[in-house]
Amino acid sequence: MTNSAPTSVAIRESGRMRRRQPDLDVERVRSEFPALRQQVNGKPLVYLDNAATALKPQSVIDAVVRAYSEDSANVHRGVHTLSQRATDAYEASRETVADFLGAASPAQVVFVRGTTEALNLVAQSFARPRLGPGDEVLVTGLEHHSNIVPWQLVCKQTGAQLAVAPITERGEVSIAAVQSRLSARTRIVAVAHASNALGTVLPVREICAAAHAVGAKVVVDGAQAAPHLPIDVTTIGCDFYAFSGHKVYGPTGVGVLYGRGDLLAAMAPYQGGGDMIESVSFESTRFKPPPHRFEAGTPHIAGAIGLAAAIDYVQGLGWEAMHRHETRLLSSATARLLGVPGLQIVGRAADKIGVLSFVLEGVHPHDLATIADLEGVAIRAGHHCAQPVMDRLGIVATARASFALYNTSADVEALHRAVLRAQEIFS
Ligand code: C6P
Repeated sequence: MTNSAPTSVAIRESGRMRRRQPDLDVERVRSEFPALRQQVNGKPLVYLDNAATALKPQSVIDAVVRAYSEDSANVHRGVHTLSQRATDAYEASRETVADFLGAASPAQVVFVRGTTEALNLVAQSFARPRLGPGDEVLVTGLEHHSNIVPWQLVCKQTGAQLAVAPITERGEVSIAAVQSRLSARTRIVAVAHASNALGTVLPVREICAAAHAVGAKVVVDGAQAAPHLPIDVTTIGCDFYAFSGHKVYGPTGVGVLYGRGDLLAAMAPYQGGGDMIESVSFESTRFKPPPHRFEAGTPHIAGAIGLAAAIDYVQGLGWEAMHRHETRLLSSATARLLGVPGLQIVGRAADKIGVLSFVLEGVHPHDLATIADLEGVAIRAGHHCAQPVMDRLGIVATARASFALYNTSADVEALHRAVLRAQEIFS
C-alpha cells in the first residue's frame, strides 16, 4: 500500500486534549497520482471532474497490474494455485469493503458493476416481488437518474406509484419534507447520501428512522458520499447501500451493493449463470447463499482487488484530514466564484461535499467547460444526469467543479481564472 498516512498528533482545544489528524501532505498525495503529471492543451492538468470519476493512485494501478500479471485466473472454479490465489484476493477484497462500510459480515457485500447496477438489483430482486398497486416508492427531488429510472421501471411493472420528497431552493431535503411524503403505503425509500449535481449531504440516518417507523425499507445511493465521508451502514441504519469503485479512486466497472443479511437471503437472484448455484438440473436449480447468489458469471476480479487497494489508500490518509482539506477547497472556491459578477452558485446547502455547481450569465455551461479545458481545467457541464433538479431550479444545465483529495488552492485559482476567461470571451 502506498499512501501518505499521517500520524495522529495531540492538540489542545477548548482546554481538553483531543486527537487531531495533521493536514494532508497534498504534494505527496499528488505525486502518487500519475495522471496528474500530464499537460492538457499545453497547460498542467487541473482535474476538477472528480464527481464523474476520480483519478487513480499508483497503488491501485499496481494492484490491478498484479492481478493480471501474477494472479490471473478465474475465481471459485479452479483447484490450481493461480485460481486459489485469485479467489483469496477477491474474497479478501470483500472483507476490506465490509470493513469500509461497517457491515457486519462480508456476506452482505455484493460485487456489481457500479451504483447503477446495485440500484437496479435492489429494484428488481427486492422491490419487484414485494410491490403492488397502492404501494409507493419514495425518492427525493435531487436524485441522479440511476436512483429514479430503476424505480420508475419497477413501478410500471408492479402498479406501484413513485412519490417525490421536494427540495428547497438551496437544494436541501429536510427530514420534514421526507416525512410529509411518507405514509403506510410507502414500501421503499430510495435516497442519495450526497447529491452529484448540488453537493448536498442528506440526513440519511434520520430518513432511515422515519422510513422504518412506517415500515418502509431504505436504499441509499452512496455514489457521491463514499469518496468523501466515512460510511457506517450500521449507524446509518439503511437496508441497502450502493457505491461505485471508480469514484473512490478505484477501477471502473466495479461497485458494491451492501444489503442487510436477512433481506439478501430472502431475495431471488438478479441474473442466472455460473458461480451462483449449488446445483443445476433441468428440473430445478438450487442457488448459493448471498453474496454469490447475486454474482452470476465471471466477476470483475481485478476490479474488486483494485477497489480494495483504493479503500486501503483512502483509509490510510484518514477521513478527518481529507474532509478538512476538501472543505477548505470548497469554501475558498465558493468565495472566489461568488466574487465573479453574474455568477450564481447552484446548491447552497449547509452541509455539502466538495461539489460546486454554478451558472454564469451570458455563458452556456458547455462553452464555459470548453474554455476551461483550453486552460487545462477539467470540469463537467450539463444536467449531470439529474434533470429533475435542473427543472426544479428552472435551469437547463450547470458547470460543475468537484474536488478531491489531490486538489489544491492553485487548482481553485486556475478555476477562477478559467471562469474569468470565459466571461471575457463572451462579453
Ligand atoms: N454520477 C456524475 O458525473 P455509476 O455510473 O453507476 O458509477 O454511478 C451512477 C451514479 C449514481 N448516483 C449518483 C449520485 C451519481 O453521482 C452517479 C454518477 C456521475 O455526477 C456520472 S453521471
